[in-house]
Amino acid sequence: MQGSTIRNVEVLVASPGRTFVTLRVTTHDGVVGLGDATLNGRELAVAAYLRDHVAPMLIGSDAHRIEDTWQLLFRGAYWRRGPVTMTAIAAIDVALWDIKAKVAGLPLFQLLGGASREGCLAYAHATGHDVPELLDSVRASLAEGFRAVRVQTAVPGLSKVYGVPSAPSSGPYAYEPASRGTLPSVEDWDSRAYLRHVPGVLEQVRHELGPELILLHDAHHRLTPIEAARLGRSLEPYDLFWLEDCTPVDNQESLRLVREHTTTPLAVGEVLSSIWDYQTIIREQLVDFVRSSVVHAGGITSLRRILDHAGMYQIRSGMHGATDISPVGQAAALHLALAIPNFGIQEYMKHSATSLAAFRTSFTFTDGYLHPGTEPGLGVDYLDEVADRYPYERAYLPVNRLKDGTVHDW
Ligand code: KDG
Ligand code: MG
Repeated sequence: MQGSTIRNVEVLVASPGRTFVTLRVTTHDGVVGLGDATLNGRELAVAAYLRDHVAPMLIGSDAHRIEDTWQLLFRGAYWRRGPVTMTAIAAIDVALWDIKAKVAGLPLFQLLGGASREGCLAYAHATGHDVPELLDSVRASLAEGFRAVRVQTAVPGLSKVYGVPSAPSSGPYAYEPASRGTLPSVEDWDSRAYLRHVPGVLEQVRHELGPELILLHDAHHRLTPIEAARLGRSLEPYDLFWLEDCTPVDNQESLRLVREHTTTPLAVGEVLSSIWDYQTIIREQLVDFVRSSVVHAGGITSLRRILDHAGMYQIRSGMHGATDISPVGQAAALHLALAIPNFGIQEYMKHSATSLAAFRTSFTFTDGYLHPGTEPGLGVDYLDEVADRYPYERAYLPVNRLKDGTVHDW
């Protein structure tokens, strides 16, 4: 299969609307595969990893040997795991799957076992400084066809909270946490103020919008396990689809304590990058949803393995789909989501028009459901002529400090 050997590996860094790192692999036959290598706020580390260390190893190798390449990059690096390494491996993995599916003339989901459903239930982001603004934001998502909505709210006394734009939002997608500039922005945090405020907001949203609506909430890693347990318990009457990242997930065992106290379903994992990071969580069934994206957890090859393992314990997928997952990463998620048996829900934070001008996508959103489309491969093209007009601009995720100046989890 001389024609399928890898001729070129390019790392494309551009900021059309926001920064994306895109990997492009080209075979001798001219087949092009794309992978998303975007690690929000640390983009250039992955770009250098790919360009300086990975690309030279791949020139001349067989693009069809996806598993072997994955093992080579994971085991062969000696230094394993971690978001930079796993994002780099993911980009290669997805690009090779894109190539394989294009050579087969099939949409990628067909190579993953074919469709297990007609479409993938998606959830939108709704946000508000107060309850009326939040309700308007939820209603705007419903008007677009969403059946599931994540609700985030400002907290009295805090100047800026994750998931809520600093200025009144101009729509459900106005919020983007990474800010351009030479330094990260600093936000403030107070867990007691948050815990006092959030249950009342959820109560009003549920009361106003009725029992059918699928509601989610992201606590974004800020609470201690016992605070998280208290929040989960206090939200039980409002029937959340999930409470996300209720406590930092570095200590997998801390979720035991949360689980003992609440029946609110839990989701974790957008910051996790390997199956080992899930070992205790999955085996002890400490969560209900796996949040890893294809992009940050080593690609389709390894996320599928994590999700198969999760499926043994009735844990389902809820892949991360914020705007720092590029259209390439979103498409990869949708092909996997359509095929796996234990799909749960898919996050869908829409990209800006500028971003979508640089990536031609073919996935669709209809009546609340996403579908990856039926074009061969991932169904995404990268338009250099557009992306090249937006050179890289540094952007950071914010940091959090408590009132006394202590750095807190963001
Ligand atoms: O890069 C970080 C964001 O993707 C993250 O903060 C978004 O928590 C997030 C979510 O649930 O989408
Ligand atoms: Mg999150």
